[in-house]
Amino acid sequence: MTETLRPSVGTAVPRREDPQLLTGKARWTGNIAPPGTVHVAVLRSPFARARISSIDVTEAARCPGVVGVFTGADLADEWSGIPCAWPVTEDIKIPDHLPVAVDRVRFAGEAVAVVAATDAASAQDALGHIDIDYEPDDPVLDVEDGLAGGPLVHEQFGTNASYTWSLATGEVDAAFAEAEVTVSERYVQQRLQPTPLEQRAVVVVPEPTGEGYTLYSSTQIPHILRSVLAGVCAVPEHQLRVVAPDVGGGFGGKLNVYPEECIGIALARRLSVPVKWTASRSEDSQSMTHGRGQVQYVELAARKDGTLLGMRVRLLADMGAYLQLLTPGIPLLSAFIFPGVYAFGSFSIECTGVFTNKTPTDSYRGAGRTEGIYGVERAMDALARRLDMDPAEIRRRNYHPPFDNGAATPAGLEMDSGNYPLALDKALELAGYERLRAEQRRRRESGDRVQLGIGLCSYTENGGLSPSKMTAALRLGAPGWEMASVRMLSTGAVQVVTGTSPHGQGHETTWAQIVADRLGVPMDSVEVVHGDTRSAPYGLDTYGSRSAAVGGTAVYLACEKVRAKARTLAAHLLEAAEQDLEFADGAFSVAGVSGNSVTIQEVAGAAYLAADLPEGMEPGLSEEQFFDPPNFTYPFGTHVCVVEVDTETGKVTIPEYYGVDDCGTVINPAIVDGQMHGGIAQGIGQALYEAAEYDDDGNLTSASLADYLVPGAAELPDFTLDHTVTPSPTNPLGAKGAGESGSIASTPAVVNAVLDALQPLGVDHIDMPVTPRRVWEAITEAGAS
Ligand code: MCN
Repeated sequence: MTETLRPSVGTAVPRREDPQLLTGKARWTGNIAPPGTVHVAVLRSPFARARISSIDVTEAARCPGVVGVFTGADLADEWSGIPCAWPVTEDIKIPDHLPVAVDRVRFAGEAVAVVAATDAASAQDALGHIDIDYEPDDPVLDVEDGLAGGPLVHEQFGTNASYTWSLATGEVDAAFAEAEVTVSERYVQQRLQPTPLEQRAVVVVPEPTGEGYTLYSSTQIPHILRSVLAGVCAVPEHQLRVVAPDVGGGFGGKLNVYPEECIGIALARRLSVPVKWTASRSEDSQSMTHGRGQVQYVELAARKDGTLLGMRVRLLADMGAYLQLLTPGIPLLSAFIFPGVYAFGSFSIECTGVFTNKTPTDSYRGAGRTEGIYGVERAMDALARRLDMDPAEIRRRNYHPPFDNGAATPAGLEMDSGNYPLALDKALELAGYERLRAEQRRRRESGDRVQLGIGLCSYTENGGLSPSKMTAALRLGAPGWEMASVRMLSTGAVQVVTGTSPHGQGHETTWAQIVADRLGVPMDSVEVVHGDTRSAPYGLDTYGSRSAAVGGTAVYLACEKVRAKARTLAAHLLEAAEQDLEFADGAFSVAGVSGNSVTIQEVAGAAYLAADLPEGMEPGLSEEQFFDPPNFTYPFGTHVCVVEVDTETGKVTIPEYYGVDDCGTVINPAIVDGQMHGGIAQGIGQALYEAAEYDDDGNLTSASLADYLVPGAAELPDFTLDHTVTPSPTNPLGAKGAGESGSIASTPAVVNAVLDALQPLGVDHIDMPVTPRRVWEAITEAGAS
């Protein structure tokens, strides 16, 4: 029995999603407005920490077009609190988190009242007529101050620490005692605001029967949302249909359950009409979870030859005012990846989650892993500087040797496969490392005003979130499987129902490629259905670069079941023994017998229409598959960033950027390159431009795109990318994640490059974002000392 499957996987098929997106035919939540829709506006606290002493809505209720005005107290019986799904320790402190505050506000932007009106402008206008008396208090804005005493975000806990979680392997104190050289660094991961092109929006439509609701949301997680909202708002799960129509990006910010989704259900229930809310950009900046927000103390112990002996980390993580779905778990993702791509004997980390009077933090592309890799890769450069070693050399000396089926990390995880020296060699060659160092020397020697810096980052990440046995061990209250069903219709067309929920990643294309390969059908006969809990009832959605490795594998395995059943039926139709059949180009034929064949489409027709199926065979050709992987996948690579730093103005530009990434088997090289481009751009944004900034009163001063600088094409170089291919043994596709690698690799590569350029000037550290002003100040301070 031989099988020749069509090679569609591995080819750069154009994204089939794009024509619709580029020609204005996408279906955005913000464009959904059934007749009779009532529009909701949310009044948000102007104070970061205050008691609400009174709310008077009388005037607002009289405003033109207003249908209803509701305070937190009015709605209190509509819901329970928004849950945190990742209680990382037994004794973690989890505050109540009502969708609309009742008597206290804990961050500027927290919902305090809602208006429903016949149109959005009237709802917005009426907000100004709600009269609230606040008694403001000093806010907690800094994690270190927050732990040092003073005001409390949640008085009842008596502390601002939500939890402390630690991990230790080997004898780390002995490693530091034995070390010939140590480095001790403090890094700040500034908060970032996710900035998808499409702002958040929610529409809730009551069923005409009066039983249940359809909730449209610009979300990454329709399935998780359905389960959580059913609990929070006490709607039977089968009466809640959640639809994620086209979603214009999420970057982790739409991986959550938000007050506005609860408000939508509550008001649709109260008013029995469709209810709609759309965020303004500044509302999104204040109310969508922020990313990053860590202070890291990183120490390395090493020998004089650069061999690492141990690593010690203390991490303070800014949780913001409440724990959202995954908030406390993000630092754990940092903890496990902190040792990076290096093999050494001992490691310890202590993570403390700290409440502040700011927007809650949660996932943001690269969640936790960008922060961890940033810590280790900055520290590796600091060690190289101390030892006067080339940054490429110190990395090479400490890499795990190549492995194709398991290597234990200093943090106690088992990685799947990796070949770090190969990625480094290829990246250095691609970049022309010797050429770059020669040009750097030339500029240093001639005292050029514009200095050249070369920054490296070697990374890995635990993507492919995640095997259920791991999520359970880490106390994450969700499993890690994914599901797919693959149905061949009687005409031979194929419908794939996937539990993943793409919002820019291109699953409609890549899943169709997998099906075209496995079933030998044309790609355009494959429809991919997603993002609607009625037509795709099971799923765990899209985040953590899990979709290809977990969801793609579920599609692959469902196809294998379909082909196996089709083979049995084909043998019956051809009156041949199954083992004598060959499968090539989408047709079964009897080995050695010409002219005796049947296409898989004909087999599908027979599966539905033939009266004489083999004994015991059910009609139809439709199979379902759940896949729970045995491990994470560990994509890896090395990036080389080249910067020019104007030593008089502090301006940083990136003339060249190189990356060699390994995401195992590449399903679609064009999509993977696109994911890398987006991720690298995002990482450069963190390194050089973006920061969620608060004033001393706790107001977010970066709540508009005039103040929050997302880089555009003009700020970015051409990226020169290449790949190595080290298949993952964890799934039959051999695929690892690709969605976050760019944002993990680029941030440290850029900052390392800037510090490399400034090494002759004695600058060892600059906090992110590395703005011209900060560069100029660092140069000035180093010159004065
Ligand atoms: N792929 C592939 N070959 C591989 C791995 C992936 O061809 N070996 C393809 C996949 O089939 C998929 C895409 O690359 O089409 C990304 O796959 P994967 O790495 O599995 O990541 P996910 O689909 O799970 O996407 C999540 C990831 C995350 S966590 C964030 S955040 C993110 C990202 O993807 N947010 C994005 N990419 C984004 N892209 C866009 N446009 N918008 C976002 O909000």
